[in-house]
Amino acid sequence: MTDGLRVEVDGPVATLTLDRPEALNALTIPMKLALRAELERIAVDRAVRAVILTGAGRAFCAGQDLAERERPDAAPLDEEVRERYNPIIRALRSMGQPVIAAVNGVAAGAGASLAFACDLRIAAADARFVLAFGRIGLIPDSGATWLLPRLVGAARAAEMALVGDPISAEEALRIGLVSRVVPNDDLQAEARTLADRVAAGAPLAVALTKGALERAATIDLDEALEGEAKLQGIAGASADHAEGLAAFREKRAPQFTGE
Ligand code: T3D
Repeated sequence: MTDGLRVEVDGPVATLTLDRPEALNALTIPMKLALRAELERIAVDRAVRAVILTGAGRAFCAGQDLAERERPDAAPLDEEVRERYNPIIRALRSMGQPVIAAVNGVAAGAGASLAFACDLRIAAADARFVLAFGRIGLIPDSGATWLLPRLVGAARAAEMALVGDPISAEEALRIGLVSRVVPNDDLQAEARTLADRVAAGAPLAVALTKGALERAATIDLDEALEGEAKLQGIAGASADHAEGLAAFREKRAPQFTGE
């Protein structure tokens, strides 16, 4: 446990828990630095094949710690966003391992953005998403204006960003913001089961798939088709592809190594 971030690695799964429950895991500078450092460390750790991001207590994350913002030495907002939030979002999007947001309560402001930047989102029944930025005279940041329309479409993203009503877990499921809603008490176990299933995949193919999905948002069909061909050439030359074929032939589970 360091600086409001708990890190647990169990087998191929790393769980990062935002851990300031008394302030609904609102993000302080030490937490942001720790989260970025852990994500960058995990990105080059071949033993970790899936990551869970969650919150301690009754919230996922209430966004920026507003008390910290009122300190006289607080950095200008553009600097704070550029230097401390954006690197976290880039790390989440660029690391090869899929990241699962286990949204265990309210996800507000940059806390919601963190969830949007994950590859998969599952929600506890009492989770809610709040783009709280507007209430304090700010704009959605940490990737929210780019990520949210791609997740739920322009119309719903505009309503969430401009009206700001909380989105319940059920509504989030209906609009495709999360892929599952589970009973509160089952969330962590469900996240772990999902992470184990992701971790059982061939790591290289999983990382290439994540990258292809990321790039698909900004390229045309021809570029996507050519990109898939190139990536399939890489995946097809891997030892894991040979292992997958052998496992199919021998009617056994594959043992992927990432080679
Ligand atoms: O650096 C920058 O500013 C740039 C980046 C900006 C990105 C952002 O994230 S801006 C948006 C910041 N977040 C917010 O504006 C959300 C503020 N919080 C809320 O609106 C509500 O707390 C919630 C809707 C999230 C939850 O409401 P509720 O009723 O369930 O809980 P609560 O009673 O409001 O909060 C419980 C405690 O957590 C309370 O402390 P207390 O009174 O028991 O000592 C509250 O002050 C604290 N808390 C909640 N959110 C924050 C916070 N403390 C500091 N910062 C917070 N963001």
